[in-house]
Amino acid sequence: MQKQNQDPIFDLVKKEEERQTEMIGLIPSENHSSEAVRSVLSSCLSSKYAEGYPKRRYYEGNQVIDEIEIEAQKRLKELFKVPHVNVQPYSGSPANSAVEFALLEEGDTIMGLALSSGGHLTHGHPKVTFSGRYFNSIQYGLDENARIDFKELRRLALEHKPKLIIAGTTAYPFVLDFAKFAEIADEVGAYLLADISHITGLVIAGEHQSPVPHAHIVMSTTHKTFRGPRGAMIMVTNKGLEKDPDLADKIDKAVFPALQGGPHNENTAAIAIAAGEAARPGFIEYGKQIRKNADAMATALQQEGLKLVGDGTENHLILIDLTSFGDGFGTQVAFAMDVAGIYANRNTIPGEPCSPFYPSGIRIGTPLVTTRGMKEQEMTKIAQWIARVVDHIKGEQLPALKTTRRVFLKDFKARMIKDETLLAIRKEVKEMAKTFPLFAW
Ligand code: DSN
Repeated sequence: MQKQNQDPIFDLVKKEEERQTEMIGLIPSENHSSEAVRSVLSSCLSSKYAEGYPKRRYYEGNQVIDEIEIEAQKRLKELFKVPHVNVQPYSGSPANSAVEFALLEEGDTIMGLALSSGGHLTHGHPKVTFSGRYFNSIQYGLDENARIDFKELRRLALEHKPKLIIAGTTAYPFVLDFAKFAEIADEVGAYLLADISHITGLVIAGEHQSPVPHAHIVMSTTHKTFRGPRGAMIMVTNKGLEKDPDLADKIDKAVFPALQGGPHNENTAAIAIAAGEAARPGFIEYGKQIRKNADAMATALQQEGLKLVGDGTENHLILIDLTSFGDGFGTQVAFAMDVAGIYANRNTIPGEPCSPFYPSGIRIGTPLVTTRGMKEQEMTKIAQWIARVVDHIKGEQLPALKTTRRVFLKDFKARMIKDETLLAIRKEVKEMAKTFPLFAW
């Protein structure tokens, strides 16, 4: 048998662990999970096929797997107060595809928030995605305050009569008014799917309105603020069953056998463990600290002179608007921040003047750093580092001529990876980051 230490892959895993420990992660959709969650992911559960659902499997030997899946469902049903949960989706995109497949026929109309306004690819992004190609996708957007434009959403819903409206975001720093979404969905007779992937932890902690009384279906990934393994869950609410008594069955059949094969049992167990952790008082404290940290970070960034979309945040996420430094500046800032030891992602901002590939914003969030035990004072420090990076590279303007951008960026990156100012910041970042474990709760 190959010894672990003989395979260089293990060296790379170690290297990645060091990278995560020595850097500061601000990607709002990422999180570190507990030792308990991670331990079951490499357990014997991954050796077992369990196509089907508890007590209705297509393979023998699933007595224990059944118990695990039933327990995962039970914990989530209690946590969210819903009558039905499916924990088998492999991740968020397959879960949303399953909901769409369960409810719609090819050509039916769906509505979701446009990607450029902070929506997700699976919410009907045209041409390149399953949801945008197989359905008639109508995308809604934001108003002049960067908030969801409910007036326009209602107008579009009345005009196009969608069968499904999706309320969910990946780059939106404000709370979602699920009651307003429901009002419109009910008015036009549409199903309402709430995709709460980003904010699940905040919902559990009472820091965000719950979609459960309003939506028919609630979907979430399990690895973001929920702090579990990579995976997803689809919940059917009481309101959903009232509208359509077959809804739970339709969802289950769409996940398996329509779109997936055997569930990843190790993930099911890890979701159950994460649900157990989320039911403890410490998790509420965690969700509240995510919010406090986001507010502290937003305030500190603004004090440093950086502009934020919507002037701040109401959740875990902040969008820095860098247009005053030149269109597409998010590309340079994200790279330079990474050199300086802080990783985030470049992102479009509402009304993006450049392009999704060379966007003018940076998306940051506080779930990762909060999991490490960092608090408001560390957020201030991180905001100051970000501002120093931005100030240091200002003037590094992306050429207006598209064909010369690649050459510019190649040269920019080559200079930045040995830039003394950025490397000095990296040293400071490392000193602080090392004092915080990856998982402190
Ligand atoms: N990739 C996730 C995010 O970063 O928000 C959404 O799927």
